[in-house]
Amino acid sequence: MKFLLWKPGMDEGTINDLPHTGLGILASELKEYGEQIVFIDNHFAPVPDEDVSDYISTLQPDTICLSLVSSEWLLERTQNLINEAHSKGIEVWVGGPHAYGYGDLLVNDERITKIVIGEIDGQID
Ligand code: B12
Repeated sequence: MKFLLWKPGMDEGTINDLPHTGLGILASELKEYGEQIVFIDNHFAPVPDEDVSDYISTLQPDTICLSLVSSEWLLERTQNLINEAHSKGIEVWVGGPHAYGYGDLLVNDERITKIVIGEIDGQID
């Protein structure tokens, strides 16, 4: 299966040298199972909404994994990507702080396939 891991990023002023830690861990866990991974980390370099519009058509993922702070959930590019994935039957998994804080709301969102609350380490099975 091909997994697209995407961290949208929302604050252009945030600087760090590391990839997004949560999705980095998710990537290493999925690799253990031989899954194919594309990790687009816009955490420290958010891109305009229109740049995201070809992620699905170009990369053709089976599943999209999002790690979101709540302000990233509200971004137009995040909602557009989820809408497009849903319309094409692509699974959407959401984790990170927004899932942790607002899982009770996300559970009513038919576009979301899995809401992961807590650590993914050792939990893929
Ligand atoms: C380190 C950190 C940062 C670092 C990130 C560095 C990096 N390279 O990763 C920096 C300083 C850059 C940062 C920035 C910001 N942060 Co910050 N940050 C944290 C902090 C302290 C720890 C996060 C972390 O790395 N945890 C360790 C990793 C391994 O855990 P994790 O991310 O939760 O991921 C695990 C699971 O959640 C799960 N998982 C996560 N995502 C997914 C996705 C899927 C699909 C699956 C299956 C599983 C999964 O698996 C992972 C591995 O087990 C948290 C507070 C906290 N205690 O969590 C705040 C926190 C996440 N940050 C927060 C905020 C608001 C921000 C900023 C928006 C602040 C700002 N205005 O700049 C920015 C956003 C950055 C951006 N450019 O858009 C809030 C989010 C609140 C909310 N409701 O959304 C938090 C919760 C702090 C708080 N209490 O307010 N942050």
